[in-house]
Amino acid sequence: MLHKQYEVEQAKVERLISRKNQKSSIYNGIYDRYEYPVLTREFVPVHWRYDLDEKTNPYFMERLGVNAVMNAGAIFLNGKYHLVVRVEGNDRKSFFAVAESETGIDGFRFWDYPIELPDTCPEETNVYDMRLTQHEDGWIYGVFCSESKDQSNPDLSAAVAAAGIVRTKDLKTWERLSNLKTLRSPQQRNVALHPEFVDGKYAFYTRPMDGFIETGSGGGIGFGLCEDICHAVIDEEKIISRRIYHTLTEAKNGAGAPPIRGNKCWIHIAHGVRNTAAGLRYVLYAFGTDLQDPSKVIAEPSGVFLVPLGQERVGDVSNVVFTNGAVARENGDVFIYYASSDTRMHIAVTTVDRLEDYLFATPKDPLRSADCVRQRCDLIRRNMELL
Ligand code: BGC
Ligand code: BMA
Repeated sequence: MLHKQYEVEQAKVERLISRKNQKSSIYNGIYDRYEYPVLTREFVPVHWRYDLDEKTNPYFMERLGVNAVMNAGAIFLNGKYHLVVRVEGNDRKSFFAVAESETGIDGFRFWDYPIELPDTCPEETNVYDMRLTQHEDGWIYGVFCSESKDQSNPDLSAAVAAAGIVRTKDLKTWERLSNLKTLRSPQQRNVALHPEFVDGKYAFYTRPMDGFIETGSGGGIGFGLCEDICHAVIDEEKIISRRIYHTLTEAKNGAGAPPIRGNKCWIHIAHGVRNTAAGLRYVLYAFGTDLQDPSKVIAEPSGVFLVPLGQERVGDVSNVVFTNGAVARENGDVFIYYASSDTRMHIAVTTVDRLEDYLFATPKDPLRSADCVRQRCDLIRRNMELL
């Protein structure tokens, strides 16, 4: 018998799904934030978390709770917005699930079942943060972090991160390919596949790192080519977006969603990390690369693009915003999906034109206080003439 509490709990989920989202009053001209998160753990269907049978679950207890929904890949497919969400169970393991919406800003509903990827790596303990690429070869690729225990290190938290690769045509049937091999970097996280061939090859954005947490000598976001996507091997990783002392990328940085083809450049929205007394702080920044040579940065605006604000600042891993999914529509609209504090998903909406104006007209970071204040005084002086 279906427990009577089911209807009560499922009605709460339905209320959230039918809640209309609206632009928030926060203004910066670069994008519009929205009032409500587009997905939280409260959107997860009740039958994914509870045993609904009154006999086996007389108290209607949550049996397999969900702790967080975050770091989603995004794609516009068959007239709908789809997120491939990182769902983290109460057991700390993550898996992927598709949530679909007509508007892209609200109404996200999970499909009946989460994704069961082909289980090809027995040592793999956790998977997370999938980047989706609609590639010109006709496949949709998903590149995600595949994490295993580092068996060579007795430290219980020592782990190895690699880039797993899957492909699909419909987000339903998934084929798993070999994990990415980078000949010069022992670990990889935050890898994304470029949507077009470059010199007839598949191009990846990588993030070379020495260890699991520390990037060490890894200089930033890399760019590498490979011939065979089924057994992807990259030799040289050219660093395109460098980590820089006393900037938001000092500790680490990493690609976000695969870049968006603009009119003047490839638009990248990435994350940067610095260390603070309160732990690592993750923010988003943006840069542009050459349409002909995507390994060449041609626009580098100064500073942060998006930071955690208000309630976004608080969660499982506080002071974090992270993005690995965006949708660019044919009319120029860009929907940027980002997670806050490893807990929930939000959206910021802008256009290709606005993003390119931001990329090319925002001044560069002069990297020293004395020059930064000079840069600001120049702006004030010019404005004074208008005031
Ligand atoms: C977590 C990730 C995190 C990574 C590095 C993993 O075990 O699941 O969320 O980014 O560690 O801290
Ligand atoms: C990682 C990322 C994310 C996460 C972030 C903050 O390095 O790969 O999974 O959002 O740390 O915890």
